[in-house]
Amino acid sequence: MSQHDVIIIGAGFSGMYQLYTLRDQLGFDALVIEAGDDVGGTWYWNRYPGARVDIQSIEYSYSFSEELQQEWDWTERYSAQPEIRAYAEHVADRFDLRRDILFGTRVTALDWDESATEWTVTTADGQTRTARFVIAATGCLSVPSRPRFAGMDDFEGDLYWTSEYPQGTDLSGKRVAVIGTGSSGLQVITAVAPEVADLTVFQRTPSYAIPAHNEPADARLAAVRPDYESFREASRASLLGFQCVEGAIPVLELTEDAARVELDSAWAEGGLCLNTRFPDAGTDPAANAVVAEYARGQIRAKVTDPVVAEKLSPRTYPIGSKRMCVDTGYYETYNRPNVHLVDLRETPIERFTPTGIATMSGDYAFDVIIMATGFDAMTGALNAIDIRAGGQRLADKWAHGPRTYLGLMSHGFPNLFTVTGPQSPSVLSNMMTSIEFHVEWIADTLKYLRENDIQRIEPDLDAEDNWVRTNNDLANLTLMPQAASWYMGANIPGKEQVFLPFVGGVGLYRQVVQGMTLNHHGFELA
Ligand code: FAD
Ligand code: N01
Repeated sequence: MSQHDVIIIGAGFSGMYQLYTLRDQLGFDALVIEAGDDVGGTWYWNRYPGARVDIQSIEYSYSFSEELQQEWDWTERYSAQPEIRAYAEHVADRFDLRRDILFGTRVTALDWDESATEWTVTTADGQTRTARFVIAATGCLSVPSRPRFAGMDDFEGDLYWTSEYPQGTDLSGKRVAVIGTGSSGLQVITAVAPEVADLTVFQRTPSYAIPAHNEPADARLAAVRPDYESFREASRASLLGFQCVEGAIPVLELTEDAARVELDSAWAEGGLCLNTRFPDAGTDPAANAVVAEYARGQIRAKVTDPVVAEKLSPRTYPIGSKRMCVDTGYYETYNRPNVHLVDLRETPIERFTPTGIATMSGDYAFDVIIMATGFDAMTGALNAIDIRAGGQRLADKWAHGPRTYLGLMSHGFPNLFTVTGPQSPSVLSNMMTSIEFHVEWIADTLKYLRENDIQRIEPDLDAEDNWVRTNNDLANLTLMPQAASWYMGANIPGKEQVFLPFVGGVGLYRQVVQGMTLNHHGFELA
C-alpha cells in the first residue's frame, strides 16, 4: 500500500494547480488520481460541437504564473473547447504534472483512520493508498444527470450525451434531436443546425442567452498583458470573479430611457454581466422584471416567428436565477427552415421508440438524439465517493443539503478539503478565480500545519452551523432560490432543494475567509 502526504482527486484545473502548489512550491509528496485518461477535467470530457467558455479566456485562465499568462496566446475572446483543452495540456507539460497523476483510475471510497490520523483511499481497481490529507478536486459539474425515458433502450439510432460526445461523428444529412436547452444544449444546437438535414429541439424550460460578440482575442490580450496582475487583482475583488460593470443605481430609480441605455450597453458588451448593471436586479422582483422584459424583447427581435419567439422566452423564473447562457447566434438558429422547436410543457415526451421520440402530439423520426440534460451539480461527485469518518457517511450527513465551513471542509471529516465546494462562490463565479483562491488557501493551510507540527484539522460544529445558516439566509434574501435550477438541486429527482453556492460574491467571500482563518477561527487543530 503506497503512502503519500496528500492525495488529490481530480486532474481538472483545480487538481492540476493543487499538485503544482503542494509538490513544486512546498515539496509535499502529492499524488493525483483522475478517472479520465488525461488532464483538463471539464474540458477533457465535454467535447460536443460548439463547446466553449462563457467567460472571456483572458479571465478564464490561470493567474498564478506570470510566465504562463505572458506566453499563452488565446485566439478568441471566448475560446472553444479544443483550445482550452490544449491550454490544460500545455500547463501539464510546462510544469511536468503528469508524472504524479494516476490516470484512468476512479476513487470509490475514503475511510478516515482516527488512530493513524490518515485517510485510506480506495480506487475502482481495488487498490488502497493512504494519505494524511485528501483534497477533493472532483468538480462541480462532473457527474452527468441521465434522465431515463420509457423505451430509451429501444432507440435504434445513435444516442449521444454532451459530456461524453464521441469524436469524429458526422451529422451532415442526418435527422437530429437535442433534448435540453441549458448552456450545453444552446451551444450544440447552434453548432450543428447548419450541418444537419433536420434539427428538432425538445425544450422543457427556455434559457436567457446574452450574445458573446465573440472575436479575435488579440486586442484584449495586448491591453491586459502589460499589467496582467492588476487586471487579475480587480477580478479577485469583484462580485463574479471577472470584470463586469457593477452599477450602483437601482434600475427602479432610473427613467425608462436611462434604464434602456444601460441595458443596451450591457447587451452590446455581451456576456454574463447583464444583472450586475443594477444593484436591485437580483433581489427585487420588480427590478428583475425590467431586465427580464428587456431580454425577452431581444428574443422577439431576433426570432421571425412570434409563436416560436414566445416559446423561447422565459417567463417562469427571475432572470439570473437559472444560469444564463452566452450565445453565438442561438436565437437566429430558429429562423432556419430545418430547425423546429417542441415545447415539452405543451407536449411532453411519452417515450422513445425504435425510430425516434413519441410525444403527446405525434411521433418524430431521428438518426441521432443528443442529450444535453445537465449535471448532478456541486455535491454529485462527492456523494459518488463512499466517504466515511467516525462511523458517519458524508452523503448521509449531507442528505438534507451540504453542510460545510466556508465551502472548504465539513465537521466530522478531518483533513478532507474541497476545492470550490458547496457554500463557496464556485459556480456563481469565474471558476478559475475561485479555484485559485481555494487551492492557495489549502496550500497555505497545509504549510502552516507542517511548520507547526500539527497533524489534524477539523472545522467546529458551531462554525459550520453558522456558515450553513449564513448561506441559506443570504440566498433567501435574493431571488435565486425561486427557480427550479441545478443551483438548487432541483434537476435531480429526490435531491434536497437547497441553494448550493455562496451567493454573496467573490470579493466578499475572500474577505470573510481571510478574516475568519487568520487565527484559524472555527477550526480545531491538533
Ligand atoms: P473538473 O474540471 O470537473 O475536474 C474534475 C475532475 O475530477 C474530472 O476530470 C473528473 O474525472 C475527476 N473526478 C471526479 N470524481 C472522481 C473520482 N471519484 N475519482 C477520480 N477522478 C474523479 N466555468 C467557468 O467559470 N467558465 C466557463 O466558461 C465554464 N464553462 C463550462 C462549460 C462546460 C461544458 C461545463 C460542464 C462547465 C463549465 N464551467 C465553466 C465550469 C467548469 O466545470 C469549471 O470552470 C472548471 O473547469 C472546473 O475545474 P475542476 O478541476 O474544479 O473540476
Ligand atoms: O445543463 P443544464 P448544461 N426532460 O442543467 C433539460 C456550465 N456550462 O449542461 O431547465 C426534458 O443547464 C433541462 O430542463 P429544465 C454552466 O454553468 C457552461 O446545459 O430543468 N428536459 C435543461 O434545459 C451551465 O449552467 C457552458 O426544465 C430535461 C437542460 O436539460 C452548467 O454547466 C456550457 C430533462 C439541462 O441544462 C450546466 O449546463 C455548458 C428531462 N428529463 C455548460 N432533464 C458554457 O457556455 C433535464 N432537462 C461555458
